[in-house]
Amino acid sequence: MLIRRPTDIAPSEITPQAQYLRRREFMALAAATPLLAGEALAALTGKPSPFSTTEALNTRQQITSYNNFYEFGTSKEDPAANAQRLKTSPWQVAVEGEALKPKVFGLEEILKLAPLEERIYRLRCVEGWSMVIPWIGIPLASLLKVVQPTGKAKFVAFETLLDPQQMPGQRTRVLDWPYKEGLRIDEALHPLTLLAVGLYGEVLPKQNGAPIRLVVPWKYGFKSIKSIVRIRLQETQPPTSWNLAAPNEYGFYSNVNPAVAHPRWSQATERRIGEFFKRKTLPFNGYGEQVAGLYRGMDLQKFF
Ligand SMILES: Nc1nc2c(c(=O)[nH]1)N[C@H]1C(S)=C(S)[C@@H](COP(=O)(O)O)O[C@H]1N2
Ligand SMILES: [Mo]
Repeated sequence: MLIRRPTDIAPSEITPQAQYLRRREFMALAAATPLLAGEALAALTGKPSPFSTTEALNTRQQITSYNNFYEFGTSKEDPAANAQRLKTSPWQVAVEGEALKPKVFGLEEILKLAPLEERIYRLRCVEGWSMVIPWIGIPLASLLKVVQPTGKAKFVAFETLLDPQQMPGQRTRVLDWPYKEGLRIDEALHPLTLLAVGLYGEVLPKQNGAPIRLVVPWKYGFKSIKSIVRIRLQETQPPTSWNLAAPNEYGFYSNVNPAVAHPRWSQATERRIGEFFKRKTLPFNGYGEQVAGLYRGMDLQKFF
């Protein structure tokens, strides 16, 4: 792969100046090794991923000002206003449970596990809106493989940081804290499943789940847990925050499915942020070709 140094590339070649300056912040984080810095740059200069959609991107402004991150408040503007106090460095992620080599990773170690890729994914929120977001990250599988899951590792549980000092929303009982999510092991190891550390070529903004968050593009947005500190491999299906809060509304699987309505609203259509007319929601959010096989033979009305 051709690796170009930042100085070889005029800012105008890739992006407006203001964004380029933010990219330098990302490069500083990614510069754990010179190779990694090169790889990161290669991703940022548009190495297209076969997993990326070619649909028009939402703007950086839209992606960073209309968020769900209940640790910082329940309205869409709250995370951008309140998450800036979160201290994201140093940051560790414990990967534990049914693994031969459980390990606590520093963020910099995780960045060295695989070349950073740009993945342009649709995100479909269970509330009925969607966006197209250019994430930067590594496959979750490349982290899980390091700890060598045992034969008993059937599920993966994820937890967000628990710290009511920094996360004022955790002083209320709106959800069961820390925010918890889970995947089946084959979903977690699927190549589409991404651990994101950036978007739009920059370090992940805090309101989007800095410094590291999950992105599972064929599931409703709430499965994509933010600011992760713990990942546990286990034999049993883990409890999840939204399922605990309203089990009849939010199932464990939560695959995007226009044929299964939420008890209080249809899931057949969605509004792309920035657009007026609604779009038809696609099965598995349009990723059916890649992931439908994971659910062959399952009743998706029952396992919603
Ligand atoms: N820790 C945590 N992760 C979370 C949430 C949350 O409240 N807390 N909200 C979820 C929901 S409902 C959605 S739609 C997405 C939104 O991601 P975005 O704000 O980056 O678009 O994050 C998900 N991850
Ligand atoms: Mo959501």
